[in-house]
Amino acid sequence: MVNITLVQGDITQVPVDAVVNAANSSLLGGGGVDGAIHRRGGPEILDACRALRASRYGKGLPTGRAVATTAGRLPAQWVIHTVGPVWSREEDRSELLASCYRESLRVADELGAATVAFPAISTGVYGWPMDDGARIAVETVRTSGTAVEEVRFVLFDEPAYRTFAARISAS
Ligand code: AR6
Repeated sequence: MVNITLVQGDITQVPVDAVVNAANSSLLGGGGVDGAIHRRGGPEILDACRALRASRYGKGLPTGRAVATTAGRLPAQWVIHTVGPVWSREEDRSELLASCYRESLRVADELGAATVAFPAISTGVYGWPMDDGARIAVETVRTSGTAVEEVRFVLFDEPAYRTFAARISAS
């Protein structure tokens, strides 16, 4: 069974096989985790994303899906880009958020990655409440059936870390 670990910090500094990026459909960068990954990883990642836009993902990467590129200068081998849903009060988009974790792990399995770092997808710019985002993240990873050995959630601040820790010990 997959071993789930937690760390507080910056996901661009974590030495793992694959780092998951909370991207947007354009795959061409943004703020938050996405901005940090492109900044630290260097232009190779953006080049690879542009190539994906010019080939398989002409219209962009759909919400809930995942695709891998090089990790450039990050201390990882791959970046797995996934597009979280924007949080909505009117519409339940939980299944799309779960799909981000599931699809990212499916891509990680294809790559043969043993260690994968995830941020709390959609809980920043996209406005998903942290507690619910943590619940979906932990439940989905636990039930994924992935061959990945370790999933490390990298939480940016202490409240996020505590929320994930509470979720893990509650279930
Ligand atoms: N390491 C770990 N976690 C981080 C880092 C970091 N370096 N930076 C932020 N976080 P966000 P989203 C946390 O906004 O909500 C971008 O512009 C942050 O505190 O990165 O999925 C994309 O291009 C929050 O808890 O992603 C998209 O347009 C979590 O990571 C859009 O934002 C996710 O925050 C995606 O929004």
